[in-house]
Amino acid sequence: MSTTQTLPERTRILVVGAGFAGLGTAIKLDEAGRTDFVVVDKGDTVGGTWRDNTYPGAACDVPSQLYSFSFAPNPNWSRSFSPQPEIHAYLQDVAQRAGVLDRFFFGTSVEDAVWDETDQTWTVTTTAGTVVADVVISGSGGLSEPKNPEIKGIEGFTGEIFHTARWNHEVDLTGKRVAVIGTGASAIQVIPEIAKQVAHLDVYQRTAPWVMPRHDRSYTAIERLGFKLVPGLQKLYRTAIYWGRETYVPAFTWQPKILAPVQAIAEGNIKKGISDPELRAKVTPDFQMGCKRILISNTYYPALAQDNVEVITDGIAEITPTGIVTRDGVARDIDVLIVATGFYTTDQPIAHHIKGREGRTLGDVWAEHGMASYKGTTTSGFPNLFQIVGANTGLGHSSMVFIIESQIAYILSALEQMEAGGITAVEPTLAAQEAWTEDMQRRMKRTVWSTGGCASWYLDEHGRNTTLWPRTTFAFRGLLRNFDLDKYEVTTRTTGTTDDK
Ligand code: N01
Repeated sequence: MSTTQTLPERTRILVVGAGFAGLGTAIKLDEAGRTDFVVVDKGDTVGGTWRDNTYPGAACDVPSQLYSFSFAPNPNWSRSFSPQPEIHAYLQDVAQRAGVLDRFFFGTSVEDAVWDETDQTWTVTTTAGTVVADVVISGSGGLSEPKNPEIKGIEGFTGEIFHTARWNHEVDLTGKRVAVIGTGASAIQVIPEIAKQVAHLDVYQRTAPWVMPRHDRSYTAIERLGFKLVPGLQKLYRTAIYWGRETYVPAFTWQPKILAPVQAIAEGNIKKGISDPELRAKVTPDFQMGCKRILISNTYYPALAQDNVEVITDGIAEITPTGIVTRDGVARDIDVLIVATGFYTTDQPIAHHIKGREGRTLGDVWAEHGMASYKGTTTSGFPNLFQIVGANTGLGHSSMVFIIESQIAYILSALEQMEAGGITAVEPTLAAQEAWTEDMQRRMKRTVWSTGGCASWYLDEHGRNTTLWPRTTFAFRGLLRNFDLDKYEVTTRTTGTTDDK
């Protein structure tokens, strides 16, 4: 970790973010023999979302074996679904072993980035100074900027208030009256943990989620020894889980009816965890399973059934200095308010600070047409900007690490081709980007995310799903195997002119 070095004023490649995406990119650049890159991150260690989300109960709902780099298997996973501290420790260990940390500048937030057409470079302003880079690779994450709810009176609440993704560990919840707003993936992990500790917990549910049983277990000593000693064993586990997960894709994308028996299992999960018919009815979703992310937990429903927990579905009218008033006029006082209200997804604040050709920001472009890209990685009007986990790359069924590694390979292929051809700038042609986006939206039409009868963070304000990948992950990998220069406008060093390849 760079503690004494100052951020260079000039670099060939600037990588933003030190989560799975930024760290993976740094390792692959290093393996390619490159020393012409730096990584900046606002935090103080690698880990990204797994550094920032430290709420009680934080864990991965994707199996551990898939939730690691293909080039750095982790024989030390303790469970089939890893808890947050293990994932964070894994990433720190991978970074250490790869020997790349001397290129990382922590405590460095990007404030804006502006494309300079004359110099064919990005000028990036950070909290630690300005860097000029030929290429920017953004790995800042699709779910990294917490979104607080806009509820009347929230600013005037006088108790403790914090977001799950910025947990305040200095607040002791023991014996307190606590409210959680939201019942998404973060909330269902945190609620069972804090319900054990608080005097009383109000859970404000706007939409009930579908929650499946969590088939989690500790790995046995024999399995763990096997992961260390038996070549290929971990790969076998990983491959089996990977292909098992790929079979979910048809159900999400063109046969949502297949999900009916799975929905019956989730209904059974409600019955198992809750005996009160009124509470069961309250927490039973009114939309088709899969429309929102399918959650997994064995402890969520039993926690809601505890005597010290109340599920409130009446809708929040306002927040007062001492509590929450629902639309039926009932006021409930609380000491601590925890907002588990998710993240900026299709309207990320940083997009308004990335200025491409003709001074237009990504935010301006997306406000007009929705989040769009070519292959989830590059954007017309934003030369030499590669976005890992860009538009339509998210997954509801498998591991984002697979997507991230596919994008890293594509970007490295781009760099190779640029350098071999004396190319100073690449950006996708508008035609290529539009064809790609049209294909994404056409495929979205019959998916459960569009037809399942719910509102979700997958959709933008126009109801377009610009966040999820609607095909198999191996299709994604195949499409990004090589950088397809023929779909790009290029500027060459010799001519300085832009050609439509
Ligand atoms: O956020 P969410 P999250 N008033 O947006 C409610 C990943 N993740 O942090 O459904 C009242 O899903 C909102 O209600 P509704 C994963 O991809 C992964 O939980 O919009 N309520 C919802 O209940 C996940 O999908 C893991 O009606 C309001 C909740 O807040 C993504 O992160 C773990 C409200 C927000 O749920 C986001 O999950 C955790 C308001 N004004 C997260 N605004 C893993 O295990 C929002 N809500 C890998």
